[in-house]
Amino acid sequence: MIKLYSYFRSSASYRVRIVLAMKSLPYEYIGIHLLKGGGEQFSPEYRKLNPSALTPTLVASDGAVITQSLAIIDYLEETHPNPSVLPVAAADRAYVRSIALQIACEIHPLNNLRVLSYLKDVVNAAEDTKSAWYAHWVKLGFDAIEATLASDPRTGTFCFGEHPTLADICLVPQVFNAKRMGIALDAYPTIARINDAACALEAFSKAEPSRQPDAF
Ligand SMILES: N[C@@H](CCC(=O)N[C@@H](CS)C(=O)NCC(=O)O)C(=O)O
Repeated sequence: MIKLYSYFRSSASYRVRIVLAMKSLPYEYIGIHLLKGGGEQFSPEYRKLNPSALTPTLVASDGAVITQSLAIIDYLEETHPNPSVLPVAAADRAYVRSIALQIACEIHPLNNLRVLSYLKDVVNAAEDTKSAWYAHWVKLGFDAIEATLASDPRTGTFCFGEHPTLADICLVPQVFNAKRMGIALDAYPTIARINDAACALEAFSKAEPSRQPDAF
């Protein structure tokens, strides 16, 4: 049985949970609390699996340990290709990946817990400076994604056409996170519409933070 080391609010873990649900793959959920006791991600046992001390980590049924959400999703896609999280044509696959990477590389790493903790503990940034930092990187990223989605003919019910793809799988957790941090989506009507459509799907709903075993 697949094991997923996850934190309910971790947006990178949320991506993987969506894919596991889309592909109907059963798995054991192991909660890694990112705050309790200074953070369970730093425990020696967890670091043996994931030396970066980040969630998620997936242990495949054959024991293979895989870190990094997008590498895990690639692995799940290659081992369980149906339903696919990518379109068929190479150019379309690249387009979907480019939206996913705008979130996973340009927004998420700058707003990760350890970056925000560094701002607070080392840079001595005040709470409102930290919030402004968070909002700044979300705004830059969402402005670009909204402009793309609002004008590209490939946009449909979802980021690409009528089926959810890797782009939606990255977008929904980032929107969840942004809303939790008090960012309004008024300037992002296309993102908000696609987010609502994706969240209405069973696989996205099952993966939602409040439905995880470690949610409080
Ligand atoms: N690029 C990594 C990011 C993983 C990541 O940053 N995970 C966050 C939660 S979303 C984490 O574990 N943060 C713990 C920390 O910052 O100490 C991935 O996609 O898996």
